[in-house]
Formats: sequence, C-alpha cells, structure tokens
Amino acid sequence: MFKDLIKLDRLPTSWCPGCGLGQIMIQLAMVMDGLGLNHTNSTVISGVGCTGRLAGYMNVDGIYTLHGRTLPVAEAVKLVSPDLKVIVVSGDGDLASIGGNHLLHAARRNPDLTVLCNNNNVYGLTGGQAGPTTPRNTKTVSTPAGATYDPVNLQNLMKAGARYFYAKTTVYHQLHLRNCIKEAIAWPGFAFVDITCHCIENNGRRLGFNSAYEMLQHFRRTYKRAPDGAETLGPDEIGIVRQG
Ligand SMILES: Cc1ncc(C[n+]2csc(CCOP(=O)(O)OP(=O)(O)O)c2C)c(N)n1
Ligand code: SF4
Repeated sequence: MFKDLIKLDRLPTSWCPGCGLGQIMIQLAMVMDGLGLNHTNSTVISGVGCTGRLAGYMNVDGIYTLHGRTLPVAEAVKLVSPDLKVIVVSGDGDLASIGGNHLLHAARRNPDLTVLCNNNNVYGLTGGQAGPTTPRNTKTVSTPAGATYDPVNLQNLMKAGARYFYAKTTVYHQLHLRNCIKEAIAWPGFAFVDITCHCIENNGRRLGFNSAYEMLQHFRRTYKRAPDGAETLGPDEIGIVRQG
C-alpha cells in the first residue's frame, strides 16, 4: 500500500491547507509503491523550505540537509550506495537559486538521481519572496512593484548537456505528474521533474487567487500537453524531453 510509505502518525502535515505539496507526496508514494521501492532500497533527500519537510513524512531513511545542498548530498549517497534509488525533493529556490551551482554541475555529471522540483515560483517558507523562477512583473513580498528579471529557464539549463531528462508537469495533472515521476525514476541518469505547484498562502493570494482550487483551475486552463515527440516544451506545455 502506498500509505505505508507515508508516516501517517505525523499527519496532519505542517503545510498550509490546500498546499500542493501533499499531492506531490502522494503521487511519489504511489509510484514508489508500484515500483517496489521502500526503506530497503530507496531514500528521499530534501533541503530547507516547505518542500524540505516532505522527506521527513516519508517512511524511508532520508536526509534533511542544508538549504541548497540537496544535490551534492544526494550524489554522495549514490556514490557510496549505488544500489539505492536516490530521490531528491526540493523547492525551486533550493535547487535553482542557492543550489544553482550544484544543479549546473550535477546535471553535467549526470549521476543516477531523480529530482522532483516543487516549482511554486517563490520562496514559500520564508514568506513569498521572489525566487529564481518568479515570472517577470510578478508581485511578491520582496518585489511589490513586480519582479524585474526574467526567470531561470530550467529546461534550457537541463538541456545544456548531451544527455538529459527534463519533465514539466503540474499538480493539477495528477496522472501526468505520476507518469513523469515514474519515468524519471526509471531514467538511468540525472532526471529533473519540474512540477508547477501552487503556494496559495505566500504567492497565490497576492496574485488574486482566492483558493488553492482556483490556482489548480488556472493550471488546468493554462497548461496543455506537448505534441508527441516534441524536442522542446513551450512555456505552457507539459511533457518530457530527453536525450540518452
Ligand atoms: C543557507 C540558508 N540561506 C537562507 C535560508 C533561509 N531560507 C529558508 S527556506 C528558504 C527558501 C525556500 O524556498 P524554496 O526552496 O523555493 O522552497 P519552498 O519553501 O517554496 O518549498 C530560504 C531562503 C536558510 N535556511 N539557509
Ligand atoms: S507557504 Fe506555500 S508552499 Fe509553504 S506550505 Fe504554505 S502553501 Fe505550501
């Protein structure tokens, strides 16, 4: 049962009601259960942030490491325990801002890691400051007049090398999300899943959404599946691009 992979005695989580992180955790647990992954053969590693708490709710050994340092820690675990399935779950700020240097070089080294990026467009835990994926002109707590820079293009970053796996999905598209996680775990190299997720409390309300449900409906309306065989995903497309 996928529920065996979640520490039910720790529920309810510390996440805000309606936060998309619970959906990511449940989909991850379902995929792991289907693949026979458990505490004997897998580990979940996370950094600081709301997303960072996810590893602590999973019923496998994990590491709650320093902000931005998930990837070197995960690479080290994989190096000493090559038979372990190593799964990183981290925020966009953790992975692409303070951990951006590690992201660049981990992708280049192509270790066999699965990375789930909770991409909520802000630093959630610290109150909703602009982060590396905040779209230009977005009002955040640190950019009240709108973010002045273009966001990091995670897809381009991941595709900089000869070998890559980049999936883009959202928490609204549950089956697609599950499939992306499954394919990423099966990929024999560095697999990055960019999950558009809603932070209703520290981003959504400021943008004018009244509820998590409204944000999910926004994802439903905005994101479309990329055509089969697409080599690049458009800004509002979900899908997988890979090169082995
Ligand atoms: C070295 C260090 N710098 C800054 C912080 C403060 N801090 C904690 S969480 C966080 C940002 C979290 O944003 P993200 O990684 O996107 O995760 P989210 O909370 O949105 O899930 C920051 C800046 C810290 N804990 N450690
Ligand atoms: S602050 Fe945002 S990301 Fe953090 S738990 Fe609340 S809704 Fe989720």
